[in-house]
Amino acid sequence: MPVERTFTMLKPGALARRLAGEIISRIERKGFRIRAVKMLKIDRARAESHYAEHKGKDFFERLVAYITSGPVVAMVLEGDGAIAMLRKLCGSTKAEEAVPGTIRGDYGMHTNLNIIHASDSPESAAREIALFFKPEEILEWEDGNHEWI
Ligand code: 3AN
Repeated sequence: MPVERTFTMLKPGALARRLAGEIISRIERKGFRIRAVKMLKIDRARAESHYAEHKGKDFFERLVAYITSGPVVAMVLEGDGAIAMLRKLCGSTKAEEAVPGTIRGDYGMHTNLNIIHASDSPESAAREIALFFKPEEILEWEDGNHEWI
C-alpha cells in the first residue's frame, strides 16, 4: 500500500456534541499520522468550493448551511492507503447504511447532519488539502511507530 495523504473534517455537529476529541482519538488509534490540524469557521465561498460537485442537488443548500453553521476541525492525515482506509473508518454516507463500529455508524442518525468528511479519491484529497492548508502548515515529522502500525 502506498503512503497517502487524505483530508478530513469534523463537521459542526461533532464540535456541538463535544465529540471532536473522541473522534480524533479513534483516528489516531487506527494508526493515521496527523500532519496538520486546524479549527476554523468555513465561509460560504469555501463551502461551495469544497462541495462544488453537489451544486444544484436538492440537499446542497442545507449542506452549505450546516457546514457554515459553526466551527469545524480540518486535518491532513497520512498512512498506508490512507484515503480508502479513512473512508472505511468513517462508514457509509447514508446514516441508515452506516454500520455500527464506524464513526458515522456510531455517532449519527441523519445523513444531513453527517459529522465527518473524508476525501474520496487522490484527486479530491489533493484539492481539499490545498483548499484548507498552506504547504508550510503540513508538518513533516516521524514518531518511529511505522513498523508497529
Ligand atoms: P461523502 O461525504 O461520504 O463523500 P458525498 O460527497 O456524496 O458523501 O456527500 C457530501 C455530504 O453531503 C455528505 N457527507 C452529507 O453530509 C451530505 N449528503 C449527501 N447525500 C445527502 C442526502 N441524500 N441528503 C442529505 N445530505 C446528503
